[in-house]
Amino acid sequence: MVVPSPTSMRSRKTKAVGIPVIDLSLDRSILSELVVQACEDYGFFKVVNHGVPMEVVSKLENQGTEFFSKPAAEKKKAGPATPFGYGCKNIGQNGDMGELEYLLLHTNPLSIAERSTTISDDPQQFSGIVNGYITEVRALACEVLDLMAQGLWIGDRTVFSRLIRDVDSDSLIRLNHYPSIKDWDPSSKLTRTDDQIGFGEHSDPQILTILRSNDVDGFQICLHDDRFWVPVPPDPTQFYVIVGDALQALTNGRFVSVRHRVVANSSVKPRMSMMFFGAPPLNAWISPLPEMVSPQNPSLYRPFTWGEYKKVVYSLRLANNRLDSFKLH
Ligand code: GA4
Repeated sequence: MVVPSPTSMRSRKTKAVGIPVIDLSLDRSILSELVVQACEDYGFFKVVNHGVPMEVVSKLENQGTEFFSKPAAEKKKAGPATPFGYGCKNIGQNGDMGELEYLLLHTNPLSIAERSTTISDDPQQFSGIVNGYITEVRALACEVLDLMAQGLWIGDRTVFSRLIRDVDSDSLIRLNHYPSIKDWDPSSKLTRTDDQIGFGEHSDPQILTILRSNDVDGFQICLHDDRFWVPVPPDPTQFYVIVGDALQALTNGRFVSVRHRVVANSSVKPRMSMMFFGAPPLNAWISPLPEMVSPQNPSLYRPFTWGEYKKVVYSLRLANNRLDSFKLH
């Protein structure tokens, strides 16, 4: 793996001297500008002073640790992931693989309650902890989305957050568990290289993702204008925000969904990450907001429903650029 030195980073892209850190305790008007800047330059930033109680985070982390430490036969009872449930090595249905295992759940409380019975010996406790985490990170996602709308001078500040607050929102929660190198399966079909893939390169299809991981590294983002991978230091007490494809479309390309991946070659202990993917209801229309369109900036994408987009997402491979099929020019 080529790890860029600060000097080579600066020479390739002058702005790339560090991942933006946004302090949510700052004044809203300053914050909204910083958030917009970060979404334009990186499609990615870290939030601190986020207000999510650490107890809520560690409870979910403990549930994850407990589940992933179960014998394989036990874990399989919660799978296969089609797409929800327990998955191991297979990502999606089109042949993508990675050195990880995961739990992918819809955030609908009924769906969580049903899934919990195959995941935990105490399904009620598990559901309660997952729902508690979702409530907190969804609120964080909405706060960030409202700041984005404010920074973009959109009259209706809740134009983005409304989509993921909707009771029919298609938001998801995912726990990814990357075994440490010493625990790798020797019969694995994946070959070991310096850049071993944990989760392959992709952009997130949704509006935005709230990511939290333990203190094990491996997460990398790709800067927009070249194929340059930047390692993101893990920070268990904070969250990272990832701009998704739907937000790129809604902002008519002003915000860019950042490509990211996980390389899993540097860890001596397992990496565990938890992602909240904020998504609209399946029947919601996604199209560039009128405020983002002008004669100088004509609409880049044709309108589509989230349900239509998802069909395309699941028909393609992880690394494909899905938004391209909706481009007008
Ligand atoms: C990437 C982002 C989310 O993890 C995810 C993934 C989904 C899945 O694992 O079921 C996909 C992937 C993700 C994009 C392309 C398709 C669908 C696997 C895959 C190969 C849950 C999502 O929404 O899209």
